Amino acid sequence: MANEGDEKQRQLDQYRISLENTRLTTDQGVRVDDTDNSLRAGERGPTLLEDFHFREKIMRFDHERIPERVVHARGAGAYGRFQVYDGSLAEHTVADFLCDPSLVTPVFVRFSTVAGSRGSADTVRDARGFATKFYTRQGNYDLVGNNMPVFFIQDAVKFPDFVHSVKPEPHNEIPQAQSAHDTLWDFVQLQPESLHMMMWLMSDRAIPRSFRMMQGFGVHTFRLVNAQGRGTFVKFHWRPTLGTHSLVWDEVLRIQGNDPDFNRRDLWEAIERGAYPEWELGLQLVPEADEHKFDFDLLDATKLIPEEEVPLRMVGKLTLDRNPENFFAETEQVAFCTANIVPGIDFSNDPLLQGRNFSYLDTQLIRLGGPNFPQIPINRPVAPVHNDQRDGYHQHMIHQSHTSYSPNSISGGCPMPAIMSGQWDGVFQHYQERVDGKKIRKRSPSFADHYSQATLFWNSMSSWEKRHIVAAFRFELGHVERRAIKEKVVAHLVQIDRELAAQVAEGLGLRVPAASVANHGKYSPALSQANSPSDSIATRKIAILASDATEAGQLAPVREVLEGQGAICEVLAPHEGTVGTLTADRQLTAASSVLYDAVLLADGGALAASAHAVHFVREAFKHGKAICAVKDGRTLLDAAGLPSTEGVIGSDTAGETLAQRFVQAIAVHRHYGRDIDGVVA
Ligand code: HDD
Repeated sequence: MANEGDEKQRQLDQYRISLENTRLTTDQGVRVDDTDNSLRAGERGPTLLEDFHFREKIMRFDHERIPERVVHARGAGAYGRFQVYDGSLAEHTVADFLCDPSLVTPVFVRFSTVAGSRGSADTVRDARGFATKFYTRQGNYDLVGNNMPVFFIQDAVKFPDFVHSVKPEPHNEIPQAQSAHDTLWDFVQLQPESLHMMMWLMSDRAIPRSFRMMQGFGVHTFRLVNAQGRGTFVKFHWRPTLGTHSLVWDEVLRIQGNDPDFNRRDLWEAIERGAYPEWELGLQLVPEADEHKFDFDLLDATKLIPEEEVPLRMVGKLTLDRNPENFFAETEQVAFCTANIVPGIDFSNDPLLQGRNFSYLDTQLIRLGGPNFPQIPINRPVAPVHNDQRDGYHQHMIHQSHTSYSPNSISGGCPMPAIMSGQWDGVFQHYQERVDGKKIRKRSPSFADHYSQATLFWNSMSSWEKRHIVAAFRFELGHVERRAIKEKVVAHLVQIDRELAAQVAEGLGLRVPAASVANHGKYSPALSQANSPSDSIATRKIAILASDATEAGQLAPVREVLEGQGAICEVLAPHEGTVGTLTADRQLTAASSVLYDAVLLADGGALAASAHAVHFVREAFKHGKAICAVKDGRTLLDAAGLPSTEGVIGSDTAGETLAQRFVQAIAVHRHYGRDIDGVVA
């Protein structure tokens, strides 16, 4: 099996430095005597300028930071591989990583939030970046997508406006990593093209349980191009094999304090454990002849193609199987660009995509300090690189050629373009699209409908998803100070759906204006997370609440079933070390229920008197989590005063063991029908 992954690995290995058994040196390789005391004139005297080790060490420290990304500053990355399934796509594309099932293409994926700075919390309401660099034999291909299939704006020229509006406000730099503030909603009310994406942003998609449990989308319509030069429009989708699952809002707010690294830690730990995250690549293919068959424009990035109209064809699998060794060198220095495409893939005229093609290259120049950033190990292609581009900051290559121009005779015309060599195999050739038009600053009327797909999204939601969307609008607009902005947003919502607008308006104490558009009633089941697979408990984290009174024997049958199905159990007890016949992983008071997916109560009474334990269980209940009590654990359940309802398991039933019932309750993910203290999960 051809494995380009080995090639990328070998390439990266050349740059890895182990410090094991080494001696301290300066950057010039001179061995250092002492790095704790600067050179001074006498023990109590001034420091001497000639202390080159001191100056170098401080100079390097002073220059450690590079500018963070303007957007998507906070992220986490991992290496992996992509392999296309049997059933070649050669009919549609010459991209060999999409055609040859024997090829294992190495990848690096970086997930991110959009609005926050590098140090912000992971679990904020935001879109998530899902950027994949494929190191293909034909060059690097970057699919720079998000976990939502549409975008806020239609034209890249609006990107600075949108980003400025969502970022902290300019006068006081508040709030960090939040969309709940005046400037964003002011932008939204004036740019109704953002409404469809705002529906996604107010939905649970914006608070994923895990990067491993979220979908990814290329967003734009791209083009596949085959050997005959025929184009086919394509939308790219990533589908997680673990299903698409989210946190609940109240939980999100608490995780931010308990573990601001929640999502990146989850990714890291899963890979370390060998539970490799996987996504299937799905394509929606549209023949060029069908370009105008839809009631929206394929070039409009605020629209999706409903899967019921163009089904997804699952074509391959992405697996992430290795963590980076150095965050800065790999995850921070990786540079994506939508213009990094390979033969067989091409752009469409989507004005958002066209603008991105400029922005990504441009931003790396300032972020990574010059034009040689493609030579940084994480960015290097496995495909050979030969050209006459030269010099610039941090040039790593020592080009031996006597020429750096083309054509030349001195170097035999090399490196030679295909037009001169006549060797066209594997050469990138732009899709020959006929273009004809006047130079105008104008959008096509086919981009004008900003409500229909927002309505489609709303209509496709289950009742609990709708509840969460309404609550999100109320929360966000509740943080907006200017009443006129709230009123304008509600006036837009009424065009999406009257009931949605009415429920949001009620929370804000506003009147609902009359709608000029009636709900079209169409829906797309594929858009609802309620229809996502919920049949596995693999990698779910289960808190086992135990004490010295807990008997391991009582617990074992349930724990074995959970761990046998890939769940991760952690024992929480009043103290670390040995508790009864168990080993505690963590002190209960140092843990929080929001960091777990389910709770197993295994204590015979001592914990029932602990306010922390009772709060732990009640909070897990409030967040819709499965709770199971083995034998005496029931006392804690009773102390928490929880009703006997879905997902709360205290005994076997006819035909089903406690463990089986608990597994099913965890696999459901969350029991959204519960209501505690008046707050529905
Ligand atoms: Fe962007 C980063 C995704 C529109 C300009 N973008 C960035 C990243 C992702 C996206 C995932 C982080 C990549 C990484 O991990 O390093 N961006 C999107 C999607 C968009 C989109 C899915 C719409 C469909 N972006 C967009 C527009 C522009 C930019 C319209 C500018 C005109 N994006 C950038 C950027 C960033 C970036 C400023 C910041 C850091 C970087 O590129 O490398 O150039």
